[in-house]
Amino acid sequence: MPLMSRRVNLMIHRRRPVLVTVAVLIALLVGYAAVAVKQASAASALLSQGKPVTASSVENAGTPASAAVDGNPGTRWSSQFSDPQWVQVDLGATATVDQVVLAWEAAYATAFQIQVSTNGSTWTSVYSTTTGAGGTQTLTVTGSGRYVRMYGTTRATPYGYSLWEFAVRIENSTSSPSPTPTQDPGSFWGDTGSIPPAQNVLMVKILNRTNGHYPDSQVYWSFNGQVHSIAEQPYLDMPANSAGRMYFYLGSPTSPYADFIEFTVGASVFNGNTTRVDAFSIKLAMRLHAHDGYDVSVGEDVATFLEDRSVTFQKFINEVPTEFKVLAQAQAPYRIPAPGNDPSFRAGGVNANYFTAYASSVGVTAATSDIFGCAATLANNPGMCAALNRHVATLPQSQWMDPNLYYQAAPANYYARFWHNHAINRLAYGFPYDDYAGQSSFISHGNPQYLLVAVGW
Ligand SMILES: [Ca+2]
Repeated sequence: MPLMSRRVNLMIHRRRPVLVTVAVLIALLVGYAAVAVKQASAASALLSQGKPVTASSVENAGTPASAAVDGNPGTRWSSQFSDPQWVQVDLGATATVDQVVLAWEAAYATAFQIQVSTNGSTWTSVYSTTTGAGGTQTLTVTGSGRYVRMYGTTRATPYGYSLWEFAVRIENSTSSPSPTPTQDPGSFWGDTGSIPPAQNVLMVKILNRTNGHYPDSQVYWSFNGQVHSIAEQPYLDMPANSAGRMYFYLGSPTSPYADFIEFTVGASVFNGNTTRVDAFSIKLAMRLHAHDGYDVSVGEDVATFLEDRSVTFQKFINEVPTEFKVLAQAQAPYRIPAPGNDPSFRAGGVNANYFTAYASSVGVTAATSDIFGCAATLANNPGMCAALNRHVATLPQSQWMDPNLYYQAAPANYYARFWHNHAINRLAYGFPYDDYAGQSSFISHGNPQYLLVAVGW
């Protein structure tokens, strides 16, 4: 889930020109409860969740390797009943690993190692024990690798090895998985050499990329009670804060053109994302630069920024099936709401049963709006909620991680597909569990230097 879409900040919401319905509030609260474990440790970055995972064996189809990294404390990986056995996660790029958390089921390991590898074949042990006692083990390690595995050599029971969760984290890193570095051929991000150094954690700079629609004096940002136009103050020296949002407004601070990013900032780490979970209102992109050279951008792509707002709305209408076209019409020109927020997909609406038969075919009973919103029974099931939204739910679970298979047929969340298709590196938060399989616009890095936020039209 995105950092904050599940949390309700009433002070900020009162100022938003957007009505938050009781149903949405309930959905947010339910979602918040479901991810409290992740939120509690947001100051560190969780590298492993939803990443490709393999194991030496599984006990049965109900205990796949992916269950060890799905973020769901109610699902687990379990091996066959022999030694040795292993489960390994592919972080996608070489990372400095600080912490490994093992949430053992009753079938735990008494002797095991945590190993890292840059190639998946040559392993270096960063932790070793022969007296493991099960439960939840939080291990501080020092190592670097793209692959991290638990290599079990002695079982505590006659059964196999079983983990509810296998989490690989980084605290204050000098390197972490590096998505495609920022490409800036057209100087979209402007001059970065003049950004002043931060006294706090990192310097945030707001960029007016409205193509002349609004002067700097009418592009506003707000954070923690401060409201300024770019003309007044283009910078914010960001302090550490948990569960923050920065809002942006075009025209005036009470404008219906209003949108936000969300983040958690630790003493020396930035975690944050753009989000389309609730709606689209203003084109947004952000670029995080760290002292070690890490430089990654997320959000709407440059082509989307360069086109007129009316073009983007028309593209949406052209690129989605009939049921979804209303989203770019009902609240135009201000917003394109997520489908779960539109009356047509809610109880009593003409498309209230859009997902019903498909969900039933995989044993899920949930309202269509709860599938779009990963709420109710899906609040604790990130993998299934993502699979339904992406239309891969009827495929073997091993294929749920393959983005090439997503959105190939209806029913699916075509609203989310649109934002992926027009996002930098095709990464977006189109629904709450879009972070499953690493598809979201979440970025995280230690020792951050600056964050650029482009506000568009
Ligand atoms: Ca699990």
